[in-house]
Amino acid sequence: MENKLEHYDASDIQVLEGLEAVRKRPGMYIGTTDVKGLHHLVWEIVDNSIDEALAGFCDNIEIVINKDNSITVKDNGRGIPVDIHPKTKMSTVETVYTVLHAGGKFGGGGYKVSGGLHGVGASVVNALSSWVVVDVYKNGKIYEVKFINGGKIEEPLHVIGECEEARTGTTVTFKPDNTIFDTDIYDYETLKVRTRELAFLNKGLKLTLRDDRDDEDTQGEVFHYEGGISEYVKYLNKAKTPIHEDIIHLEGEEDGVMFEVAMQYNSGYSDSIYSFVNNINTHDGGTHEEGVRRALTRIINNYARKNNILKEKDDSLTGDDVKEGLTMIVSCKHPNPQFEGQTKGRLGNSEVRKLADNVFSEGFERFLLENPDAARIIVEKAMTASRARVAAKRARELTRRKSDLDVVNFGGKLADCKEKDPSVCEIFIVEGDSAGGSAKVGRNSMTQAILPLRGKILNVEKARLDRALSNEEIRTIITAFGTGIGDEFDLSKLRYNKIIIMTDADVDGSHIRVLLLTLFFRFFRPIVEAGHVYAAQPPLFGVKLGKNDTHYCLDEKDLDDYLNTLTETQRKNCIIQRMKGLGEMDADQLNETTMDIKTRVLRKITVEDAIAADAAFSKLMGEEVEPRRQFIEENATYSDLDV
Ligand code: 1YM
Repeated sequence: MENKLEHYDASDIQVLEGLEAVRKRPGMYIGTTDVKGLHHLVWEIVDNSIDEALAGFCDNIEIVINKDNSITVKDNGRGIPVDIHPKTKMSTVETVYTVLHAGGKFGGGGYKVSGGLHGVGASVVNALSSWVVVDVYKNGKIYEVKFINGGKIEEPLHVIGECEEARTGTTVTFKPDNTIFDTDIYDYETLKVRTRELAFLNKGLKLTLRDDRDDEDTQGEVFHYEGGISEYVKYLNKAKTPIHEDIIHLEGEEDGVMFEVAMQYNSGYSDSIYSFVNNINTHDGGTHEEGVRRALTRIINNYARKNNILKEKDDSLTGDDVKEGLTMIVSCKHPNPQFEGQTKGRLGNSEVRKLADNVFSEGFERFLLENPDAARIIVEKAMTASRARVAAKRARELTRRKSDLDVVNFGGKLADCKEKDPSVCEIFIVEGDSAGGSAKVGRNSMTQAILPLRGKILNVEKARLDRALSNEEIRTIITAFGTGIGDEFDLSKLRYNKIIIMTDADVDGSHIRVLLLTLFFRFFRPIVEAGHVYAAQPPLFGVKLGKNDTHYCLDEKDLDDYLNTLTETQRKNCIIQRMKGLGEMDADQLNETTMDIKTRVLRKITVEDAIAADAAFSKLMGEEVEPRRQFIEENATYSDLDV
């Protein structure tokens, strides 16, 4: 054993074995070792600071990306305890950083449940780092402990200096182990989105994010919202047009469970409802969301009936009617949450349904009484949505009739594939008739279906379902997919495993791609979430080496890299051609570059963060001009929009 570990006894060997287990199977603890896992480490440490804030002892957190891509997290909480822990005979801070499960044992109380790691975060980060330094400010002293190579103590805890008695806090710096992670480069934007979200979800807490990798002397960005989730709603509605002035913000508490909701309606047709438990996004909702939705529907119906806006003979408004154009954040802080479902994205605690219902119905009813103008606008909006829903139902029947597929086929639009097993089938949605024609010839007709689009499809960001259904191109897409739409949507009926958007690599092509993605995101989101949607990547360059030998390159960098692999004589003799649009490729070329599964390059469209994608679509496709101009400026080209 190494010298530095001499002060350890037998039980400490188990400690190291615990961290070794994390290094052997990092996926079990942080999901992945790709760029996502790399960023996950930051949140494991920040979570400890947030817990300290939730316990009422910390109001300031700083996150810094250092020059070497190590991360520093600093808080002004009580400081991790430094006294000797009887069981491990190490200090508590060393225990927290080396013993798996230490957090759960020592943490006690509070709202700790961070993302499923149950407080083992610090030791997991240590296990996956090449070095970690922890400084604790406490008792007028500065304590420090250093770890190396996945959690081995390099310098045991010792005092390195003095500080003012009143100054307390914890500062942790760690460098992810680059033998474990695919990449060691942190992305500022990724950290920023979550830092901002944490600031919205924890009102009053000040979070600062700074990037020290460039030489500029920056102060960093400060995220600090006294209005909490109200300001989150305001932020999400920035590119939309609110239809009433005030953001409705309600909160309540019972038996240590805190419940909070903020909402505002806008003139759009989609809803943006996001819920959180202990700052974790509950993607699949759960009891907190259900309580609010149930109360929202009931209270609006009651109000509409009482005020005779909804007549006796009228059907009641549905949950879908009352959520049109609604932006809402639901946040619950729970000492003992039960996460359910396959991805643990659903809150299961049944007592929360009642709390949410009570808090929301009481507060929302009062809001409607005190704000009759806003109340009328909200109810009218739901009434219009209800009428559109009935119209859409009629229009949808058109897309559902069995014979419809035949009609589509007959019209020569969809060239379907012969195979009926969806798991091997693909559909190419192709820009333009001429590329569509080549694709039909070049495809593998067993498994590849072709749907050519004529012109641009409707921007559904500005249209309701009923109008979308009156659009022929959209109807054809719905029929081809087989899933139905709206409340009839059924993912299991999807007729293709891959939906491949095939558009030109120019501005028009990008625009059509964004229109299609908007359609998929707003009306077929589960298809995107399940990873069925892809963008074909037609090459920008062809390098002709001989008569029948052409090498294709995706972009300039790809071309440079390829040319560098050639010898000088070759390089001299090859002909570089800039590829024109899809429509100008013949069937063989199209097949080789974008369709043949052996040679094509596809880009999978993922929704990493539905909230960010939602905001991006609103900005890009919505009514407001200024946010769109800003978004395009910030994102340079449409094709960079990788949602
Ligand atoms: C930059 C990372 O870890 N802050 C932090 C952690 C703890 C405390 C304060 C803390 C908690 C408690 C009592 C308690 C932790 N303590 C533990 C353990 N920032 C960061 N700030 N005193 C201080 O929960 O009772 C685990 S985390 F286990 F030692 F209590």
